[in-house]
Amino acid sequence: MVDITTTNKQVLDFKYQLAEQDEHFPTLKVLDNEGKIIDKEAFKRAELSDDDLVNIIKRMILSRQLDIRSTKLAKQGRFGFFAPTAGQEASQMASSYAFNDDDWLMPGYRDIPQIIVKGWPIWKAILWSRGHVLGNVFTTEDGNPVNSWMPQIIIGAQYVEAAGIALGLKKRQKNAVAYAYTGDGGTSQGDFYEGMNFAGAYKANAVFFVQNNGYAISTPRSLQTVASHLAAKGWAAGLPSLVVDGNDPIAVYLASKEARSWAASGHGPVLIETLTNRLEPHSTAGDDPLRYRTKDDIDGWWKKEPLLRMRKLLQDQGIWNEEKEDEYVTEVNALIDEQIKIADNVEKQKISNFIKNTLEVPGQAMNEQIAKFESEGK
Ligand SMILES: Cc1ncc(C[n+]2csc(CCOP(=O)(O)OP(=O)(O)O)c2C)c(N)n1
Ligand SMILES: [Mg+2]
Repeated sequence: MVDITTTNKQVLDFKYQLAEQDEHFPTLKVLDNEGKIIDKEAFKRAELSDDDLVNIIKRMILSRQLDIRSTKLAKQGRFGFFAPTAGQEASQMASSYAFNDDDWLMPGYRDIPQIIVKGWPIWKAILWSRGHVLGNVFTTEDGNPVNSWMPQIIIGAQYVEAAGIALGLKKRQKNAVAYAYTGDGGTSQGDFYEGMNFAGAYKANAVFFVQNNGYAISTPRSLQTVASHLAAKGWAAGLPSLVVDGNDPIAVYLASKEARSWAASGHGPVLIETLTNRLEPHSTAGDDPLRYRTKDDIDGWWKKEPLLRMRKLLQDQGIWNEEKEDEYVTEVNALIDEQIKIADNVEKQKISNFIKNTLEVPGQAMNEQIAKFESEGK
């Protein structure tokens, strides 16, 4: 009788398999939680000039201020739907900094800041939040196209759309990619796997992000899946897949830049899981996080939020200080004030227009409703 080989033993050793899965995805980290560079080589590899670093922190501050103002405006009933972004500034702003105007952004509902830094005016984002049809026009103030799809509400659907666009870019031999964002909850959707798998099979130009912010509304990451890393789902589709400290802007940027370059040069898609945290309610629609998580947990994550370490890094480099930050915060808030006024002055959407915009060819019942509302001037 012949003994089974070591390999066979491992194949049948389920405990060993689980331990292997746990260990396979070390977290990419360039800064420590205090903003000190812990990997000088990786920092160099990111090739970020002083101007780049300042641009990234400015985008992060813009996002934080938008978050603060949007939350307040929503409470006053002046903003529509808003999904808070505080805590995710590195995952959103440092990642998107690695992409170009020609790249196609496929955002989820929490990814409004990425569209804004691509040139979408804030007043249009406000209209989008209010369900106004002009909020679905993705152009700059000058009318130039902004390569972004509308923020997707259907969890995970943007991965399928990204796969299609990514294949189109590949067929047209464009040096461009589609980059899509979903959340930890999104990875449990069929669309997530289907999009990634299709893009992988055709080696399409896509970069897929999973912002693992710890929660899908009230469902914690631990109940989302027993997989030890969400990035492992990318491996199942044969994609280079990595886990990044999602509160470390430099690590997120480095991973995104290298993923973009890989995907744009025809090698196929990459999946990036950013480990971050949602510091605020799921949305402004009345969610109370204290019903499903503790204050200690939230406070602990506020201490690890990305702006703290980015600010520290830039101060240590002598390129940022409190005065510069105050000045920029004032500038951003003046811009937001102006943009709110523009949004408020846009003609309110009529009910009849809303119905007209629902289908290209309205059905009989819809035509009757349109005629009824129009006759009432609505
Ligand atoms: C297909 C689908 N199912 C359910 C919902 C309801 N829903 C809205 S947000 C959300 C949680 C998503 O969590 P996650 O993907 O982690 O993203 P996050 O909100 O944390 O950014 C759910 C289930 C939806 N919008 N679409
Ligand atoms: Mg989530």
